[in-house]
Amino acid sequence: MADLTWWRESRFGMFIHWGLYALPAGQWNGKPVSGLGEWVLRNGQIPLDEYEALAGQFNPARFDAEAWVALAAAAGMKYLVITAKHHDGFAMYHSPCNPFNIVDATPFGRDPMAELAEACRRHGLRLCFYYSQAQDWHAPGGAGHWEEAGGTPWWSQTVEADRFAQYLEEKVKPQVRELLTQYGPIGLIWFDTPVVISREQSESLGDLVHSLQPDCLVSGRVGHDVGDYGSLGDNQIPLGPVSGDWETPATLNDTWGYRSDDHHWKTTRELLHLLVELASKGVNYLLNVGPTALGEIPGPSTELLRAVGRWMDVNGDAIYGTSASPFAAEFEWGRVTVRGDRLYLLVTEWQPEIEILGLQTPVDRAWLLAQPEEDLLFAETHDFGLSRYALRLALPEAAPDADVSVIALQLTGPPEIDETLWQRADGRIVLPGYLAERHVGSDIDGALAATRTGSLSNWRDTRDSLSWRFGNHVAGKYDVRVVLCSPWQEKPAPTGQTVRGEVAGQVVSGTLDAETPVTSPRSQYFPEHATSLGSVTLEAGADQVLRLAAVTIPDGAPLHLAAVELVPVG
Ligand code: FHN
Repeated sequence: MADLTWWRESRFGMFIHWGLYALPAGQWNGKPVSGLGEWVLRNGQIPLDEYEALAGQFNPARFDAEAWVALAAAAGMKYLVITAKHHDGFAMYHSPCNPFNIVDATPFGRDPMAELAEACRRHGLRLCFYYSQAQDWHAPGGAGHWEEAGGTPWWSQTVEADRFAQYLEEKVKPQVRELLTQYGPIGLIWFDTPVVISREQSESLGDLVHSLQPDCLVSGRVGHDVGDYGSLGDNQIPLGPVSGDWETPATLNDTWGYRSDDHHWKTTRELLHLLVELASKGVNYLLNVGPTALGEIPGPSTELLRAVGRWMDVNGDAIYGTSASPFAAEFEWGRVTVRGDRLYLLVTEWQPEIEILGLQTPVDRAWLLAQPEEDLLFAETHDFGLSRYALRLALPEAAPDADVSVIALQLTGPPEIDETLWQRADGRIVLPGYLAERHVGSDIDGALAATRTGSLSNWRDTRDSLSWRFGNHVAGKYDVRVVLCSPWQEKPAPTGQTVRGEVAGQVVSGTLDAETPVTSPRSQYFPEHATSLGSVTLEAGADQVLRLAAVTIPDGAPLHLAAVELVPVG
């Protein structure tokens, strides 16, 4: 078993999508090609010989390995994953086994990976390679080979098994061997889009990597879950803490490879919120840059990464080597990470006082990472009637950081948490799908199992139902809302199901729709929508129960549930 210690401690890495596709930069024949920059060959239906001819023009004279690695280091990133070969089949390193590579086919003639390996050594970053093992639109036998596939979309296309096996033996394995023997120690190989690969083939690639460099990790996208760690969807944020080792690859704008017309840059604030959101779920953040054909990382990417780095210089302790929040639920003021006896409160919504419910371990000391000399005042209370532990922290008027300020809490021991789902200080009661008790009446295998990202997906049988226990300290009227989350990028979850909620002897019901979007860092790429079922009136209590049943589930429209929320009315 490969040792994941460095990877777990790193938490933050740089992804680099760089290849011939940086030349057309999302255009062909003067017209924008829809989709991702690195997909221009397929999406633009470019004849292979015309795409190959791009190599003759590729001369990234401004490429400076030192500048790229110094930027990653300044951003606080600890590893760097660069496309050694993407789906277009072009090797961005010197590949003696295949002439379609940057040294043999371009006027540039240098090997950027050799230069990056040197620079990574100087800066103490781990160099890692992205390698598209199954899709290769250029090599015969590769999945999606442009001419063989005849323009069919990649997901529907098949490759003859023996042609694919031959491609694996003749191109993939020799190239993986080159990558692991030409550049010194490599942190990991980031395989991607396994599509047609068999389990045996995925395993044999993993074995090859480990036989050449036993400490080199293999990404989950090698296929069939045989990697050393898991990869979530592109830009995907789980709803709750994930168990095991996971990473989310993510974009700074909306594309990976350089696209001259993609100016949809996230803000520093959004990036920091994504970083803390992922760290609080126990997920590594692999953040992408797409350098130009001249070899430069675009200016907006550089500025954003430098800003993230300034934050990391002060607050990195709350990210590196930490684990997911030990609390069952999320707090309205921000997110939590933990390392040993120390909790980090990453405050995104600054306020005069914040409340942490459920922490049973006493606090020794509290301070802001930005002002380590000064102690923060706090009070710990335990309401025996409601059995509710509350820690209140008084905060200075001004936030030390406009985006995310970090409070460290030194505890007297490892955090012990009461897992009751308590009403939050903002009054909302959030009942996440992954914390529901499941009542399975159907005979569907794995019915209502929480997905790795925390949603309760594919609820398709009305014999199944859910319930949650929760506590509320404020009596009053609450709107009951069901939040659906989409398992797909940029497409809402199916709607039209009728559900029935029951709490404190009151029943609410309604048909779910996609009319009210929920906006959060999480829902930018995987949309979420809330539907109100009506309101209920609750007394205060520590042992409330909400039950959720599905009355009708139309064919083809299973429920993908994020949470049920009770929101104070008035
Ligand atoms: O198809 C690729 C895409 O071009 C890009 O490399 C991303 C990065 O995670 N991976 C695939 C899609 O998931």
